[in-house]
Amino acid sequence: LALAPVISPPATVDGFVRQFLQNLNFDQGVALSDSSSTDQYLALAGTVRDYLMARWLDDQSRQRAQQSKGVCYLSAEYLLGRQLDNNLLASRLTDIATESLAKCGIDIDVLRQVEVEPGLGNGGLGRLAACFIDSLATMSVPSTGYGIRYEYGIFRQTFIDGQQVEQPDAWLALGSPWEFPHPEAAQQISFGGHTETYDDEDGVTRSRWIPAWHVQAVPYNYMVPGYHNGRVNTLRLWSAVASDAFDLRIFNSGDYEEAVRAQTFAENISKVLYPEDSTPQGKELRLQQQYFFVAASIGDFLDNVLPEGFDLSKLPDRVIFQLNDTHPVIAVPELMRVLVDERGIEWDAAWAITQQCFAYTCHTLLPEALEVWSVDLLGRLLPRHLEIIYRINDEFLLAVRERFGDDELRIRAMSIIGEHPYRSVRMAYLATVAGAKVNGVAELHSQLLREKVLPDFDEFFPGKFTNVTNGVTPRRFIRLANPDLASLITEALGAGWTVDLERLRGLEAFAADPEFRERFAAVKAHNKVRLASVLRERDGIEVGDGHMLDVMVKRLHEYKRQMLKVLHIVTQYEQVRSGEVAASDIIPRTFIFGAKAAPGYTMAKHIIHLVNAVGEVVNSDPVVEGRLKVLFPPNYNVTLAERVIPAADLSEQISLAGKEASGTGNMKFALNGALTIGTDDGANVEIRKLVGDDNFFLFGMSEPEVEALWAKGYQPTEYYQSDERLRRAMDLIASGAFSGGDRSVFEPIVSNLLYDDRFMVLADYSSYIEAQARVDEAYADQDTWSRSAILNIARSGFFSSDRSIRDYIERVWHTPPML
Ligand code: 26Y
Repeated sequence: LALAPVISPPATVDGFVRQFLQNLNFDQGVALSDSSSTDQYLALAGTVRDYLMARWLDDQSRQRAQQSKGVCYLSAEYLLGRQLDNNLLASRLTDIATESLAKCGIDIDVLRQVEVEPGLGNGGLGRLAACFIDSLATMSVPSTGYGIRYEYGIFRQTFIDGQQVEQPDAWLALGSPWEFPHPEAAQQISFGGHTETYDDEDGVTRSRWIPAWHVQAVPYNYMVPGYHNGRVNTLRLWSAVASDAFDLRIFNSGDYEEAVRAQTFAENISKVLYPEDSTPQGKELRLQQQYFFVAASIGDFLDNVLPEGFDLSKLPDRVIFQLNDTHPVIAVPELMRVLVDERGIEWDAAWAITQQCFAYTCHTLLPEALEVWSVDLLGRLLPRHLEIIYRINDEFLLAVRERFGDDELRIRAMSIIGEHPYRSVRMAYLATVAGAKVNGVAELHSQLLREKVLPDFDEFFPGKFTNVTNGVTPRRFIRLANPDLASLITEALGAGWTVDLERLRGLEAFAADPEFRERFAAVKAHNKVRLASVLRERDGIEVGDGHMLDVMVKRLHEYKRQMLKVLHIVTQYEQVRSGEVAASDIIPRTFIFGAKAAPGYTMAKHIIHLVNAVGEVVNSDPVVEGRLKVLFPPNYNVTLAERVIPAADLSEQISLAGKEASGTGNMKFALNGALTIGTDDGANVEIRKLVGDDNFFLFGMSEPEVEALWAKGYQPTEYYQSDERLRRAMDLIASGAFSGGDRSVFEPIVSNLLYDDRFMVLADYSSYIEAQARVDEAYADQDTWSRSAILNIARSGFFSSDRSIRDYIERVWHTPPML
């Protein structure tokens, strides 16, 4: 009986209908005639799950049996997007499900809209993790994603009077059909307390941790189906629950309020995703989250994946823990603690194991984005881990001295412990010292990481640094998001491209075919219609008819330079208003923004306000009617991205050179046939090299030019004074033209640009405006534009996340495929 196979429902319309009705009746507890759309959606999700179950269970036992090396991807964020369509696509059930529901009198499109996307991430880093687990499953790599099941994901953004207001994201409210809780597999996670020394049986003095409080980490499993390969991997997200013992003791003492308080305290750990990206705040709860999920993940791997009695000196043959930025880096001292304190392994042997079991991906270059934890806080929350970090650092610095001599400046620069402005642990340094490999996320970024951020480490650890350029999954971002383009490609090239994206090269030949170009243009036009109807329904806003769609969607950050885009819009508007340019000479454009600002990031919030204010004035001014529109749909998320990107003509990738580590939106746009206007930054560099200069609008300073201008002394006012168009645009904003005459509203933006301008918006302005003129000129010839767009698609196959994963396997993980 133990060997009884799990029976999948038959993959036929009859089989599907039966399974669906069974779920509706027996799991949801409603009759079809009484069921709500939510009931139907939940039953549909349950049905899809049922079809995936046999493969999932099979893969779990296979991975256990194979006992080969696997990847544990440790990430504090997974920005998954909706699950239903992806899981239908992966399991070839889309048509069957559509037909089956129709038989039940249900429009599947209505049910699609019911799903609330799990927004368990902030932006690029979280979405990258989601693309990677899709590719890992599709490429049959034995792997598990580990993270946190936040009860509230990234906030829902609304605008009130043009200003961002955050609403809680209660994504679990209507039920969560894709997850499987396993309370019986909970891990106990400890915090606080102190350490003490003791003599073990051999008379060796050792240290041990006497923690003060504990929390239960309950795993929730999610299926991660590979595309058409029958694989189903696991994403395991941890949820915090008050530990019973702790709770009961207080409860029995009669102090009910205290018991509830303790419970709330514990459960706060997985309550909410921090909506900050790029600038970390030293919040204790964030460190609790980080330790909580990595300690649970390591415990889970050692207890449940490894066989009993496993020889831990062989651990590197069984696992590589990939650290998605510094957020999970506390895993390093945790593994050391488990090996040394709990499993009795000698320090040196444990360190040798640990150094082979981790690899670290860095996602930034901004110095202020590199995480540090104050020694004070770390010592209070994780005293044993702090001791371990100190010992790692002592031994590391000893080795540095041996190699470089007593160069105190260098020693101080390389120390994992920083002293200013307060004593703190530099998590990126810890990750670099511990990691077998360290990678950046695009060529330029990896080069700058080695040369500018960690040069001493590169010298000390030859061969440790490498590059893996990011990628995106073609399943979600072409097949699901752009079904018409997908059909056109399949018709031209056959079906294999979805898992072998370099095949898109075959489209180069079609770019020369006028009929194909026309069909491509028709697909683009249709995608614009689809987007228009989404924006109308969702937000009551109208895309300009026949307009070029010029799109900038990404988190709001000064380095990404949404302000440059605003200045371009204001310049065009001002030129018409002042009579310098006739409205009829303007190529009609709709500018679309999508961006969330971190709630505490004041300047970013001012910029959101300004975009909305400019939109309000421009959209209601008859002078530019039918020519310029500015739209800012609130709450940009994965679901909206899937509609916006396929409709875009122009992709805005305009960060200051040297600041955007990679970008991944840039890849999604190119793969959907938008042309990029961009700086030589992040993966833009690689996109431009591949698609060719004729099919990319390059502007702005290069990274060395940026450096040179800083060195010489950057004076933004000089640009303001010498460029009349810029001056007029800035003056219009400063005059209160977009704030009902109130000059104070946008004054912080204006004076920041004039007197500080850390990201050199004014320095790149004229180059940007000229590049936009080239865009207008090119767009006037629609047929040539389509040709360029098709060449963008044809030459962007490199940006599949399947290729990224292949690079990780070859350069970092060295894992075999699953049998
Ligand atoms: C520590 C905490 C405040 C924090 C939280 C989230 C710090 C950083 C982040 C997220 C960073 C992020 O999303 N980085 C982006 O990663 C993408 C994937 O590699 C890159 O494409 C993108 O350039 C980079 O900004």
